[in-house]
Amino acid sequence: MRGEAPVLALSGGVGGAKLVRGLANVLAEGRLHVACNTGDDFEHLGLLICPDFDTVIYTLSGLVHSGQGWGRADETWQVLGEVAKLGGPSWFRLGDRDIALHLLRRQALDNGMSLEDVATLLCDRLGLTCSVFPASNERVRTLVHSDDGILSFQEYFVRDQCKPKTQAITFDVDTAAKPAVKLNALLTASDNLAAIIFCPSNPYLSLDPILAVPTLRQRISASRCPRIAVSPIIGGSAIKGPTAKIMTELEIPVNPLSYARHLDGLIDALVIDHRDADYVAELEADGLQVFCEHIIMSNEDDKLRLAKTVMRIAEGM
Ligand code: FO1
Repeated sequence: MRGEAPVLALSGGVGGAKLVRGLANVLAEGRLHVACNTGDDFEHLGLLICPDFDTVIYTLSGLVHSGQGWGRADETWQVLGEVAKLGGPSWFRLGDRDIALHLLRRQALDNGMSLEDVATLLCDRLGLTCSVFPASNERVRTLVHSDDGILSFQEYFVRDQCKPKTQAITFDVDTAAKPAVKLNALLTASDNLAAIIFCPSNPYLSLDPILAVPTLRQRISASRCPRIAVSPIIGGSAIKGPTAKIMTELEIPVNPLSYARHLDGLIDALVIDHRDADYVAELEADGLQVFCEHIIMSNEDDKLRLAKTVMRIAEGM
């Protein structure tokens, strides 16, 4: 039965979206469900920005700016230029095409739709054949405690270019927060999932805010389906973004062992890069099944190959 069972992927932005694209091409229509990090979301210029969700759907639909990994290809910047001329904030680069999607999201939310229903609407409009949704409909926001004070994620990441030194990361979670309806349904029958896949996303900034949604950590921990993570760390540095910098500032060794221990009790198998083969024995001693692969996804073939590997691991467990 597992061969046709749903697959749940937990994803942040750029790195996670690459594996999601591979999975979408490997799995039959309708099998893939992607719960996205909402810790990076924020209100800006009256719009609700959901960077990780948007990165995943732009990547799946082929609309993404492939060089950046986020935002739209063939983007233009007329609106942002006019905002700047009028003295408005232009540090967060919202392009004209991207703004169109944000206007629709604003309208749908103002009409009373939930964030995940808006997500379904956008997936439909982009012709996606898998479901992508926020991990929660309620507010979960990442706060970076730094030597410059407490910053929202985008202030830290985009405005301040990850320069402030991280002291701690916390999450501002709505007291009513719960898993999105789709995520709740998948987890209610989680023993029937073909797999839960932790995409190669920053464990502190992208996976933790998903796991901060009340009950999620306990429910994934209790699930008996295969739970597989792909390391976002290779050879002492992060594949992308500030993971290594943050780990160093938090005095955590930058290696797949730290990553695996951070997800203690949540994963059964870990896919690491060949370059980190030295960690296999210690990871196995922690009770994990470990697979050494080529995990950098530089092109479509890489995404496909890694997705096939992950699904082969799931089927063999
Ligand atoms: N990243 C940047 O480095 N600079 C930007 O101006 C920027 C704008 C932006 C607009 C929409 C969107 O969906 C994403 C955007 N990102 C930008 C990426 C985003 O900040 C990060 O990649 C994620 O939040 C991290 O996963």
